[in-house]
Amino acid sequence: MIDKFDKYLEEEEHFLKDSKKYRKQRKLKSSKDRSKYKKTDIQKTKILSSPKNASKKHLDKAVVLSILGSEIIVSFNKKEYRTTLRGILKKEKTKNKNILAVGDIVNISFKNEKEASIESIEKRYSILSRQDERTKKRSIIAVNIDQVLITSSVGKPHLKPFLIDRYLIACIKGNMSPVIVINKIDLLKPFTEEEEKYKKFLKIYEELGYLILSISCKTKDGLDSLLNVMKGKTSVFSGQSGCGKTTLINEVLNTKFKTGKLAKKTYKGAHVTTKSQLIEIKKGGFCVDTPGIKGFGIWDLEIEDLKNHFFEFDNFAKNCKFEDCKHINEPSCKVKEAIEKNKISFLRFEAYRSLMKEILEKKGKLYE
Ligand SMILES: Nc1nc2c(ncn2[C@@H]2O[C@H](COP(=O)(O)OP(=O)(O)O)[C@@H](O)[C@H]2O)c(=O)[nH]1
Ligand SMILES: [Mg+2]
Ligand SMILES: [Zn+2]
Repeated sequence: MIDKFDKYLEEEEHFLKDSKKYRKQRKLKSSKDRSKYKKTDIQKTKILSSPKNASKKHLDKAVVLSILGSEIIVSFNKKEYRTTLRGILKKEKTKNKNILAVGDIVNISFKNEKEASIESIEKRYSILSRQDERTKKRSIIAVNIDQVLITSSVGKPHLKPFLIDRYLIACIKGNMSPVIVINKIDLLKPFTEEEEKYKKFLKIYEELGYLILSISCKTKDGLDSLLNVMKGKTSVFSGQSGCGKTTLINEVLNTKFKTGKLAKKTYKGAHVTTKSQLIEIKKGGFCVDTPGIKGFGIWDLEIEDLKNHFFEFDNFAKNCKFEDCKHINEPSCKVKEAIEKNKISFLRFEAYRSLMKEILEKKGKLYE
């Protein structure tokens, strides 16, 4: 699994503009050892991009709790402070839309008792990102996260397996474990099409080895298992607007964050959660609530990412006539044969095909 992260780590190294090759390799090796990056060890992480004159100032390590426009709230010594980003950091040109994200460990210098300035940002051990639709840049949702609670619902809004696939790919790329959370199972009526779809989804994805939690905030079903999964870890709730992310957090952590009403016809959420924020779990760990999204564009999606994600194709793909078979319309394609014989799920293949189409179209290559 770790090899899959190599490309990602290289990109990160590039982002951090580490020019010396031997240092790069050494760091690459040590980055693979995730055990030393446990949240509790966060104070021990090294400063990677400290500004030249920063050494003269006294710096304290803080964690970014929330960002709304230019207002950045950090936590230091269990207290919250309003901070601003040092000018030089704002000017840094990267492929990223945002310089800072919730979960970032930052080095701050205090201006007075209430205000501080962010001088530098620590290296991140994981990044959840997506592609910003308008700018095509990488939008960083949250960092230093252990697991993504990919949240979806049944009924209102309907289950969207393709969206879940997109998140699963973002998890591999960003070095986080996925947990699939399906909320609102109280809305599942027996013998309906929706129930069929849900059962089919469970079967396919559980067989592939994913952890899936079926939950209802209404009947409280499955909330205990969710808390167990979250304890001692840093998790981010991410998924469609209106599927109940904030309600889940309120139920599990006994908090009172604002939740939304669904639009009557479309069942779409009202985007009540306007900013991402890091919340401390009393029993240990942290979680991040995020604003809802409509779609999820995977940042820097490559064919290699599809190979990693649709790993159950491998056994068949190795016998395809062409080594670089994309399993779309090539002759003697063993993957397509496997689908016809029901050895690969059609749902997974459809998800694969739509993502492959996206990649090829982006590269300006014709599809089919
Ligand atoms: N029936 C049902 N409704 C739920 C459940 N969980 C949340 N909701 C409702 O779904 C709506 C959207 O919830 P919210 O937490 O704001 O969704 P978010 O946008 O993902 O944060 C609210 O009206 C909630 O009351 C559930 O388990 N069952
Ligand atoms: Mg919300
Ligand atoms: Zn093939």
